[in-house]
Amino acid sequence: MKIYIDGKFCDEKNAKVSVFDHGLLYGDGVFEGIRAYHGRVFKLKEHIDRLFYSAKAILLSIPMSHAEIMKATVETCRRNKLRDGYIRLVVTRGVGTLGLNPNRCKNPSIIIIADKIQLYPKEYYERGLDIVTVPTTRNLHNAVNPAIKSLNYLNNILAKIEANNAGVEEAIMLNSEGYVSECTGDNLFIVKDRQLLTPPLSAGALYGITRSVALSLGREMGLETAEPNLTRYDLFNADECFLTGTGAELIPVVKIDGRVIGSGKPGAITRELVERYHALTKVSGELI
Ligand code: PXG
Repeated sequence: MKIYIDGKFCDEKNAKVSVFDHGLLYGDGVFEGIRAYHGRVFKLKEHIDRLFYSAKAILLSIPMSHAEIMKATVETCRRNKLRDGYIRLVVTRGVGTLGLNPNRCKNPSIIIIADKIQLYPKEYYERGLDIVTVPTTRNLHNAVNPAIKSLNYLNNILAKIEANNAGVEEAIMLNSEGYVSECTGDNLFIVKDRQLLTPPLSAGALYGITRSVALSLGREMGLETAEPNLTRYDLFNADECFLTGTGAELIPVVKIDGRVIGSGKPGAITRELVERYHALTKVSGELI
């Protein structure tokens, strides 16, 4: 595999960063997770937009333009003959000194990895997930804003461990007010009386790209869509529930905190959204 690091392609075994990189020392940096389908990079522009927004929020100036990063991403896929897979784009604050002041980091590093994707096992897509809410709450807006896709994902990792300890694959995180925010690497949706509902971004959800696609597909299907604050009660009494994310795509949820959701099987609207999502990935995206 060829990895892109700061303008050069290097072999996997030589793809290394310094132990003084503040991305490693402090989680000081931002990232994106992108998918390629059928020789096309899905929603590439939207991912690069979000990368720049995350970088702006942490005052990290990316030493490449939007267009250059798009080109480098497509080129990394080409060099690796990747037609279907996962692209990890990472921008770190760069090499500095011990001490957290980023003013010693002169050159941010840009890393692009194009690899195969590890999906949830197929049976989860067919049967649906059983998930739980966990004690670790979503980050506060006035701390590290949860809209930033930063290299510091410890909060989400803690929530994921709590889910694993409960014997399930994913965790629902609430915000500090007790409203549903999202999962550790996915946004959450419910269907209630043909309305497609997802928590507002102000509840601490990531500005998910798959979330936006699901909302627009829902509108195409004639569903009403809204982004109200949701509580666990709303989830328990939903007709259907599913998660969205670049990695997971759209995955049904059939049980939450021991409560069966709807019929206990992936719902009809969820299944139609999944089909429409797959159809879209076939025909749209930046050609590799
Ligand atoms: N919430 C969080 C906290 C995320 O990190 C999403 C929602 C879904 O957003 P998108 O834009 O992908 O629809 C994410 C995205 C991984 C991985 O390696 C994580 C994500 C995406 C791809 C891979 O676990 N998170």
